[in-house]
Amino acid sequence: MAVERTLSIIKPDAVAKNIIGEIYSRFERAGLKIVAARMLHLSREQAEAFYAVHKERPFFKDLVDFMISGPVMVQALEGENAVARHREIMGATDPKQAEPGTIRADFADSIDENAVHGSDAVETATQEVNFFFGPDELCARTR
Ligand code: IDP
Repeated sequence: MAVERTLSIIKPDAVAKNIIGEIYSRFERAGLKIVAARMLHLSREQAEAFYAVHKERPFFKDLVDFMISGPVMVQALEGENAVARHREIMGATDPKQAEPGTIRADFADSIDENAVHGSDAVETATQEVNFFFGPDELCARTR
């Protein structure tokens, strides 16, 4: 299996619930290593650019409004099969459909406020990691 990197965002609802550490523990238990991390409050322009693929969808404005409603925690995660592994522990987009024990089943209130983002494919993961982090911000996890 290939070592991959993926982008994670802990969304404003989960930051407000003060469960960053709880979510980080789940990454670590799943064998995912944090190789870069930053807390920031997205601008409208940043949120619109990040979710540009959804700009024609009816939920786009609500999604952007939600993503800029408070600070987010953004991290690049590294590990074997990281993109799919991360999606697995996040659970389905709609928390009502998410498997018990996943982050969204345990912490998300609705499809609109669903606690976390994770890249959906290796190609988009690279683009999304590069959206937030420069090469000198990504740390090799070796000693
Ligand atoms: P993902 O976050 O599970 O990858 P996407 O389809 O990429 O899901 O959608 C991005 C985000 O847009 C979702 O996490 C969710 O917050 C929101 N979203 C997606 N579909 C809907 C919908 O049908 N209604 C409201 N919000 C939605």
